[in-house]
Amino acid sequence: LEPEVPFKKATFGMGCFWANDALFGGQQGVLRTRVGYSGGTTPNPVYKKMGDHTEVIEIDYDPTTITYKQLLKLFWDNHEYGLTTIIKRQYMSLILYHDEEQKRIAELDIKIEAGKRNEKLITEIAKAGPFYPAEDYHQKYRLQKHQWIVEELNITPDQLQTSHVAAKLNGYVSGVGKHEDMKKDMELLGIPEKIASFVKIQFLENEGGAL
Ligand code: MHO
Repeated sequence: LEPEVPFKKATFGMGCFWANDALFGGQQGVLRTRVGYSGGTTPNPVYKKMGDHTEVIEIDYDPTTITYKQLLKLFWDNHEYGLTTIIKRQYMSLILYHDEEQKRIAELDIKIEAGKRNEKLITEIAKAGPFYPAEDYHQKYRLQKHQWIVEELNITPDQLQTSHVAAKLNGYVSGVGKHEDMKKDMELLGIPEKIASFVKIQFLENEGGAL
């Protein structure tokens, strides 16, 4: 059930990574997600000591289903602390590009976005360097609120960072994505009935709410 299709990576900082994990996980074309620390120079960052790193989400996406430009739209529209006020590096607005094409698209898109908003944006655009995965308890944080699901599906700590199913469920329990897609995925991914009906209720409860 883990899709083995060619994928690209995208990395963004846009506030506390718990929310972004759910936001991107629920999107069609997003294959897997993981949260961690990146963008800085401090060796071996951890949550309590991340130094000059930023909380980021690392996304594996299928570019034939969702484009980098579409990911950027979600990026601009979902900042916890906005795009104009400078805040601590932990939560800064950050695009870490993985290739020249992403760089070009991001550098163009920030101009378009700044024009639309008629404001100067604080977002930094830089080349992706080492990514340090965050501690297990930060991965799929919304899903881990329902430990019984993690247990019944035998999702291991590693799989919290690598599993397509975990990414989807983490998004859907948070009410992210389209209701139709959620229902289809429950079937497609073979989610047991008890879990699927629970996820559907959570989806409806949280749909449109804050992440
Ligand atoms: N305000 C959040 C931040 C967590 S996030 C991983 C809290 O409850 O600690 O930065």
